[in-house]
Amino acid sequence: MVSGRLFVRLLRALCSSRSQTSLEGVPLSRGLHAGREPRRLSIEGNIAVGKSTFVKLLEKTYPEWHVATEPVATWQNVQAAGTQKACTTPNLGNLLDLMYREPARWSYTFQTFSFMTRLKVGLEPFPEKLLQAEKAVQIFERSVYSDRYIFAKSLFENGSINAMEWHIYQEWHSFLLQEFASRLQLCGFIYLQATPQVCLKRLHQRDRKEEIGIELAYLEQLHDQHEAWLVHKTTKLHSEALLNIPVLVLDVNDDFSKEVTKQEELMRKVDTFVNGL
Ligand code: UDP
Ligand code: D5M
Ligand code: MG
Repeated sequence: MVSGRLFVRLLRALCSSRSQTSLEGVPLSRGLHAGREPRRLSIEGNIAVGKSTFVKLLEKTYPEWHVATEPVATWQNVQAAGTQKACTTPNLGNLLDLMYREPARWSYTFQTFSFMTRLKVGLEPFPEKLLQAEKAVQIFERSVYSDRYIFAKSLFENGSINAMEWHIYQEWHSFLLQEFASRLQLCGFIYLQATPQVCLKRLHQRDRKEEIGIELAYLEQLHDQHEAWLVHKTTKLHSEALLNIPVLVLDVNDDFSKEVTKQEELMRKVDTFVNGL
């Protein structure tokens, strides 16, 4: 028999362990003290808005933070694994290029691979410097959430992903997010906001060959998805809790790539945001 006092203590312990559960109700655990879990944030924003540039600025300002860049190079050069002959890893091609050339054929395939590569990045063990840090912060360039609520949703709405693919995508996406919830948990989004026109100008300036055919209309569509998800909060999400993750919106219409004053202003805002999480 459990005594009354012991029962109350057990209940208290259960409640406090629940308060450390993840978004989808799965307990947090990576062998770390909960208070020392790194704060994980994702940098979101339209194509070519300046995420990679911003992430480099974060790395320079906060060398103790850990930054995970978007695995674009992996998408541009897909390698076959598990082939019969040892030492041969045939190059299967450039999936990013295939998607832009033939969206109806490759957009769903792209989602399976972008999700998988982002998942792998998100599940990697915390680097040593984060485990040692007093206030550890991990930064991701985009997330499995932008995959779905920005790209897959847009590609479905513009007909590049059909109704069957969209249904199947949402099924496995929701299921896997639930399964891995505790290890993928984010505590903030930083949304880099600029007009689609500014993004198009930067896209042309960067001159990534796969993106040459991207038109303003696509950037406008992606812009509207970002605004609906992160600003107006009107996007229907798979999980209520995702809605409650704090969002810092940074206006990056003015060039920040070389402007020190602008960079300092942005870093001050990041500092206040992250310290408040
Ligand atoms: N860029 C710029 N001014 C800015 C931010 C970025 O001119 O304030 C340029 C950057 O040098 C690059 C292009 O815009 O040539 C796209 O930037 P980035 O690759 O960082 O964008 P992302 O696609 O990662 O958001
Ligand atoms: O994004 C890198 C490039 O990859 C850009 O052309 C958008 C594309 N991208 C990224 N994720 C997705 C998904 N999930 N679907 C389709 N296209 C995607 P950049 O903004 O340049 O860093
Ligand atoms: Mg980038």
